[in-house]
Amino acid sequence: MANYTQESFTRKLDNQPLFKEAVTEFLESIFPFLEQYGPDEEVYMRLERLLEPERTITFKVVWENDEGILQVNRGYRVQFNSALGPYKGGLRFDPSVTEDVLKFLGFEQIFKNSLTGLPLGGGKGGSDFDPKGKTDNEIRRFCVAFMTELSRYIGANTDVPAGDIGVGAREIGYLYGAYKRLQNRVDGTLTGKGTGYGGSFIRTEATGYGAVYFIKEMLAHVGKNIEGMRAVISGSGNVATHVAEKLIAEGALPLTLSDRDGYIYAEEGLLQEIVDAVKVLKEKKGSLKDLPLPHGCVYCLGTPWKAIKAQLFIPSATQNEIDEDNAQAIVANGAVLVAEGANMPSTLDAVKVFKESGILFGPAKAVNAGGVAVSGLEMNQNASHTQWTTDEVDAELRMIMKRIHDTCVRYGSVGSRVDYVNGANIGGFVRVFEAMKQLGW
Ligand code: NDP
Ligand code: 2IT
Repeated sequence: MANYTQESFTRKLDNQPLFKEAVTEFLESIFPFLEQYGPDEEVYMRLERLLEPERTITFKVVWENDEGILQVNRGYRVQFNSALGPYKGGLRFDPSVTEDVLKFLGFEQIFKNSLTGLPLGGGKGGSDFDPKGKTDNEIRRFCVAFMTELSRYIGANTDVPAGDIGVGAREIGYLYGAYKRLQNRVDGTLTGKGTGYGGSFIRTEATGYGAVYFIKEMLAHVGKNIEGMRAVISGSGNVATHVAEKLIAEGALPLTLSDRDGYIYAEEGLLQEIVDAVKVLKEKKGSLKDLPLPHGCVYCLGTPWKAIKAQLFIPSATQNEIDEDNAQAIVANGAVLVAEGANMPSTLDAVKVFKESGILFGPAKAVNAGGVAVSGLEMNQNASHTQWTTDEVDAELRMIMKRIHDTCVRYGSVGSRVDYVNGANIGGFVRVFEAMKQLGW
């Protein structure tokens, strides 16, 4: 057999550091797991194929700004793996978007989607377009130009995009509006749509709510209760605000929300009114430093990781926001549990610190799978031309998050402890790997 090692799989990826980071974390779980197959070359060759996207589409996006001057951005869609179903995953609009960013996100998405138990493949797309400082008309013209290219490659049974950083309800509306006009088809391609035109109830809230449902499962597994727990949250977008909202509903105390410049902190816990005000502010792409704050709530520059003591730490902004140094501070600051609301917010070194410290650590592909899960339910509703009630969708979401937790316990248990990184990686992997085998891939 050829000599397959973890290193032989990542050697070629030095020019794609984020994708390499995601693959490395994954292989650290998968290599020991594959030992049970013995020296079966076919297994390792299939793994090699899994690391290569089925298709990557790059396209030019030309749009007109309010001064009538043409602007150019780059658009992408990484159609990573369709073994389980249509490619499924969000679109990110942010100046930091590169093929490397989208490959790491698309790769993670494969196993996250697999964990939901729904028939969803994995993909991710986006653009280096910066929505900050753009007028509503500019955002709309960009979305139409982006979709003019992307619409040829997507479809309800091919590839179903959704939102991510910089792509929320407004952008999904413009993108879907453009798609419908270009394709003359109303088939639900794109999820996260408004509930008045084909969207599912609870999709907006699903990632944050699902993360809290998963955290509750993790705590319950070790006999702990979320009520009264203090939580540091980063980010102030879709995921972070709905994590905060659900924590309040569960009797826990979200202490912080952050953005690129700083964070707001309330020692007694942020109230729902502040969370609502943050949602309104961020819809207009405002900064937390401009938010009027009530007594007991302060604005601080920087990040909260080293400054605030809490039991729960829920990074929900972006990748690599927690390095080794931050991770050590988090452990020292009393963490009982770290749960990744964002995709890959902890560096490899940070994950190592969390694992070695013995605290509970929930990786992104399990914790934040609630968003794509309800996207899958939205596809289901669209295909059957129906709309479920809020309670029906919420009950499904809770059930799916519990099922993901069960899968992590099944594949990640070491004695009475659960290694959620191994559990999520292996649990997500086996379904995709088996499907690829049966498909003759
Ligand atoms: P939003 O655009 O709604 O919010 C992003 C938040 O993160 C904002 O507060 C933003 O700050 C902050 N942020 C973005 N980039 C940086 C950065 N480089 N440094 C510091 N802060 C930053 O995005 P979402 O809430 O949708 O996404 C957050 C994370 O969750 C991402 O990792 C995404 O991939 C992941 N995710 C999202 C899902 C969804 O359904 N939306 C599903 C699963 C995962 P500012 O306001 O200053 O821009
Ligand atoms: O990272 C993610 O899971 C998302 N941005 C949501 C993907 C989706 O298709 O709902």
